[in-house]
Amino acid sequence: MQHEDMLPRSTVTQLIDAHGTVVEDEQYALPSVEALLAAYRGLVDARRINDQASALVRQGRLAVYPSSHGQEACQIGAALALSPDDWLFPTYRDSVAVIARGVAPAEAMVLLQGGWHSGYDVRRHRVAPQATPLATQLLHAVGFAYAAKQRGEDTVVMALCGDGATSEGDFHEALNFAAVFRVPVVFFVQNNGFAISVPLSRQTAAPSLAHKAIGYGMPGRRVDGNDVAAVLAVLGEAVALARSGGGPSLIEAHTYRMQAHTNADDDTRYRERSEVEEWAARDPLARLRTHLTATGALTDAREEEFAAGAEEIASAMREALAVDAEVDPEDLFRFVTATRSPQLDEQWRLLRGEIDRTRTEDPAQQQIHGGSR
Ligand SMILES: Cc1ncc(C[n+]2csc(CCOP(=O)(O)OP(=O)(O)O)c2C)c(N)n1
Repeated sequence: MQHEDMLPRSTVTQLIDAHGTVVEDEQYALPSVEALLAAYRGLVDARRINDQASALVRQGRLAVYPSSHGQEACQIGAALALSPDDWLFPTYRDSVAVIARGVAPAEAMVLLQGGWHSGYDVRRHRVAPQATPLATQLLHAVGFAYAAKQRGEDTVVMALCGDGATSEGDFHEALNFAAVFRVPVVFFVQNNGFAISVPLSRQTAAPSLAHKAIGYGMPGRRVDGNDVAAVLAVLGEAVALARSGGGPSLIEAHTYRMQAHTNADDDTRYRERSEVEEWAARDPLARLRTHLTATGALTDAREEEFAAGAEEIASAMREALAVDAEVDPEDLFRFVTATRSPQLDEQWRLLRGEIDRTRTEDPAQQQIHGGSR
């Protein structure tokens, strides 16, 4: 690829605008009606999952939920752009993408419930555990994809991260290695404007995050992250490039985190409501619904069918999470190293003593501290 082709275009790629109108593009074609209907169904499920999970936090059933409300087109686009044999390396905010890859919602929520490090079978679903330490999953993704390439497999790996994560050293190392060794990875950055309270302007002085790509020697692309049609087209191109041996790409989606970072954050302290409202008018679901309704592809009957499917998912989530997670505090010390060190033994002894003391003083704590897995 010529170096000038690695640079992102001056405009952000969009195929369906905020009003649901199709935008002609010389490079990217609008996905088929079937693909758009499947994506719309995914968006409906995604919104319902986000709302249900946020409600479960308020009810004390989940410890925390980093919502992707507003980012659903990125979540569904990422999942649908991959083939079944490909791999996804997600973050804490990507539960919806994980579920869209086939993981049961209740299993995807185990981490956020505080039950276990990851509740799903990573190999069966080809989805790595959701990473909380920023950008670490990018290195894992590159190493994994490099191994697949060495074995002669045609697996593509999609590595997700946020705008804040691009300031981590791990981001640099992952992109550099991936480009040097032409590793089949698609780096998909969901630029939602904030890293908790830190705005993008304090994260980078680059013209855009996608412009960083040329510094590593890979193509950089910018896409409207609230337009699932464009996300599918741009990610589809990057996945095809990686699969054909063309190496990695860096895709930056322009989107917005509509809710607070998590339930532990108060976003009114660092952003104006008017900004949130501006982004509400660019909603990913509304524009696709308008487009598909206008073309006649989305009928009332279909809409009802999709809504009923999303309700079923939400009710399965409620049912599964109505049961307390059985936690064994000793798990904190298991699997850290193959053989437990005397220091860890000592720490466990101290914790056990603390737990026993609490249990004697407050019998209500017995249930929490007495469980075993
Ligand atoms: C290595 C590391 N440093 C700091 C944190 C604390 N932290 C958690 S989320 C977050 C903001 C990340 O923002 P961004 O990458 O834009 O993703 P978003 O949460 O917006 O999806 C920070 C600083 C962390 N998890 N890992």
